[in-house]
Amino acid sequence: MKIAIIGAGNVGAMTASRIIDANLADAVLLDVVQGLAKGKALDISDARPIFDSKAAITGTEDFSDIRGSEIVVITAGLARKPGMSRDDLLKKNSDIIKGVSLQIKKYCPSSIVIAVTNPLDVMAYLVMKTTGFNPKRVMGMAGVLDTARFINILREKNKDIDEDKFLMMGSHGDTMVPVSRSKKISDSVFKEASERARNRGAEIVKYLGTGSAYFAPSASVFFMLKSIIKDEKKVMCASAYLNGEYGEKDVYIGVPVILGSQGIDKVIETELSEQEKKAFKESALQIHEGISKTL
Ligand code: A3D
Repeated sequence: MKIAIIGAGNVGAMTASRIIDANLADAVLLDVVQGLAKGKALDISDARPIFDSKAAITGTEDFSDIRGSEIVVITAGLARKPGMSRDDLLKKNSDIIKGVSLQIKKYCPSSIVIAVTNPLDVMAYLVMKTTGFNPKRVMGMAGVLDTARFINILREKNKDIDEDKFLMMGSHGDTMVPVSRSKKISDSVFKEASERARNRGAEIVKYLGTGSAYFAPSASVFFMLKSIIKDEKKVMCASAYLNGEYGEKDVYIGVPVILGSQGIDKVIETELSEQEKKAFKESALQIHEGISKTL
């Protein structure tokens, strides 16, 4: 199994490192910056004896080297800077994503693609449109991260919360939709934790000064890759194409899915309250607007 990672910045390189350290698959790391992917790939490969990994990693600037990859992770693009919203990135990153998608179509026509670049849901849609791939094979990583952040914050309040009863759905942005089916937390704890989870990315960006989060984001990509490669069919939130589910059409948005070796096995339609339905609709509307600006 060969995985291509496009973009050897913080998220791309850390994802590659997690793949190789865990001996999950071979990887090729690609970046437009001369030498960047080659240098990082060498560094990652040197840790293999420590982790007893036999997985191979190479770095490149040449898209033809991704040929034969069964899964492609796209982290190419700009990261948010302090004070910059995810939507500010829209124009710059959509041009990059369109170009990268054409290369994926050319060299990896049967691959499964995981988009990470922001604004996530719009970029996942652009990948699907530009490659022309079956939407089941194109998805965005955000829900795994946003749900993990939500649960991590809730754990501070209650160590034994029922973690499987929480989800972050909707857009990876200011309109994400927190969902709880737990009776173990109060409304006020739920609201406060939702708000903190929604702002977690910005909180991290503010501390860092340059760049944005990458430890938990790369862990989230790794979790998705493992479910695909080992056909675990795990249930998780991901940005998926909706064709009528949740009353939405022709949009990518965060929903619970089953993820296996063929990509998105199924979009799970969980029952939503009236308030959650309204929030989800608003979130989808915002993504539709983003999509219309890029086409
Ligand atoms: P960064 O460390 O800047 O890495 C991006 C890399 O992409 C750089 O090394 C660039 O040289 C490279 N690049 C730019 N254009 C191309 C191209 N055409 N082909 C190949 N490589 C290219 O950023 P990062 O790794 O921190 O973040 C990458 C993206 O992921 C950004 O858009 C972030 O906003 C996004 N991100 C999303 C999440 C989600 O949860 C959805 C989390 C973290 C980061």
